[in-house]
Amino acid sequence: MKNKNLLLLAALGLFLLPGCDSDTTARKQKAAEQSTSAAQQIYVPPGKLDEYYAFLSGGQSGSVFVYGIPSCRFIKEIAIFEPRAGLGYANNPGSESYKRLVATGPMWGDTHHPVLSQTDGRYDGHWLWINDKANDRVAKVDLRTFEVAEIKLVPNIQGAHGLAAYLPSCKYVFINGELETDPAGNSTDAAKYRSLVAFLDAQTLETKFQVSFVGNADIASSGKDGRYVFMTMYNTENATTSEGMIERDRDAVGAIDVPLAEKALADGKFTKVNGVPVIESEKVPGVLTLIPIPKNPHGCNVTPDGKYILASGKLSPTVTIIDAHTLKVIAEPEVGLGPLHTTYDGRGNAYTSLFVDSQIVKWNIEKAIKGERDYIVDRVDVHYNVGHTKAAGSDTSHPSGDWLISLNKLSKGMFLPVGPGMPESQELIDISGEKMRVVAAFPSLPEPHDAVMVHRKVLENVVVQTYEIQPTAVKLGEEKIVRNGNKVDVYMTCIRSKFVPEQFEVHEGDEIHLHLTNVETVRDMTHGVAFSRMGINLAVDPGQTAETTFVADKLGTYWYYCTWFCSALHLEMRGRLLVKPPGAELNEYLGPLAKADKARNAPKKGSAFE
Ligand code: RUQ
Ligand code: CUA
Ligand code: CA
Repeated sequence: MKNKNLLLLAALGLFLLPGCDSDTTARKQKAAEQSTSAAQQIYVPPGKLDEYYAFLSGGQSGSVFVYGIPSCRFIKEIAIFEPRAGLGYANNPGSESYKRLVATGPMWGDTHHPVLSQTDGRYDGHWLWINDKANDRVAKVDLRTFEVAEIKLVPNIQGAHGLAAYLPSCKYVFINGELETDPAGNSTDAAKYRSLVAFLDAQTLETKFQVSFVGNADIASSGKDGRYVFMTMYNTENATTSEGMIERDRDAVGAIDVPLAEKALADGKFTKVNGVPVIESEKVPGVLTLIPIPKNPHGCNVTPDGKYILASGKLSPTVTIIDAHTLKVIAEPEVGLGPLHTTYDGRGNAYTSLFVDSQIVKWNIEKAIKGERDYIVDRVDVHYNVGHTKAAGSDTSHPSGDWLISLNKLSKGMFLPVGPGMPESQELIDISGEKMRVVAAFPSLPEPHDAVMVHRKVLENVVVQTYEIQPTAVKLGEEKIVRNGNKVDVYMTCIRSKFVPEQFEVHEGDEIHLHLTNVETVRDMTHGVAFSRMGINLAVDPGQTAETTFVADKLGTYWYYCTWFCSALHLEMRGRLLVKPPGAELNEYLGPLAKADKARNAPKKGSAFE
């Protein structure tokens, strides 16, 4: 009996194995073909440009990462809340960027939500806004230079989280205070806790007014017609423990009526808290409408046509569809476990990230509203535990429906192991067809919460090639040293491959104000200047003038040298700061082509270089 069975198994095995083999071969072949075609889709040959810019929030890097799509090539880090010596940003006391940053908080940040400016429902390529959740700041980046143009602290809130532009005008950006506190700031009494949504002038980032209420405000999205802005609220319990925050089965989407808030402001129906007008929702009926939805919701996203607001259930497997005008819940389709964020292709489909299922689910909005059973169109596995997801142009009125980024919280074994801490993982998904197709995965630093993609055409005539010469620029041939007591202004230029002056002298304890202009007119000819052991490093792009202030507090010779490899004479591009004892006689700088310089540098009689 036993033997018989073994024989049978052996026979089955013999019979089955070849079948298995050819099956595996076919599958392997299909997989190989698929990777080849995916590779072709994302292959952008060296020297060719990508189609899209993707701006990923840098999370705890305090920055914004710029990638090219579809190649997934990393192009730039826009340092915002953290200094970057290599970019000459914010690490030099006395520089504008340093002053602006330290005036608003610490020199680090936690960026979450990059937002692009729009005109007529399309990205206009002017501004990118981003929040710092940890220190309650909002910054504005100028897309001509990819540099920070403004940073402001938002008063009265904690946990500056959801950020969006008020549409269609973009006259405000609004930021949600996720972490409840007493707005006046002094009380520890939880019964006084409220949350606030702050409306900031989109240009100056001054807080114009705030709306306060009991509960919290997580993710933000704007209606398209200038009436409501929306937020999800997961802590309507106003609890202070995680258990308390999940007590209710339903929390809410909040809708703020912006024109009504503006009217209340004009009518004086507010109290000033720390100089900011705060409208208490209880005192202005209609200014805040709460729409109950299940349970600890997270993302909310208005559809491109402005008809609906979709809010993700997070602890409920549903997405709630709310009419963005009547504020009525009209459907609550089930989509999968842990829905967090939804994005759109402009063809009536929603793509929802499922954190627990590690999937993106594509579903048809109208079918779900009509209760048709086949509203789920497709599901695709992502790796792993996706948070945000964003399709190109999804928050405009005209999504392009071609690419989608899945921003995954865990990368597990996706990349070479680099110790216990792993990078985050993003995946690029082709959504142009009926079925989604994951075509690439690429790592980045922790953690890109959210992303926006803009077509390169939008920025084509926006991004500048070289800086316009500023009024404060130092002109070639007009370099000079100006002493005023112990303050020394050094007006310096640099051009391949020389700093002018190449030497200057100060007394120990003098305060040096360096004004350095890169007088190159050629694009991409960046120079840098690092002062050895003085803690100074600046980068200066062509046409740019950088400034910094430092104290020469040690006697001796300190070389300053170029930090960007710029020419065959890059290493020779250096000069000396000579710090002499107080009272010592100083040689005055005699101008760029001073005879003394020439004589000193002339080869000595009999030297090997004669
Ligand atoms: S959050 S994973 Cu900061 Cu945008 Cu949703
Ligand atoms: Cu200038 Cu290297
Ligand atoms: Ca809750």
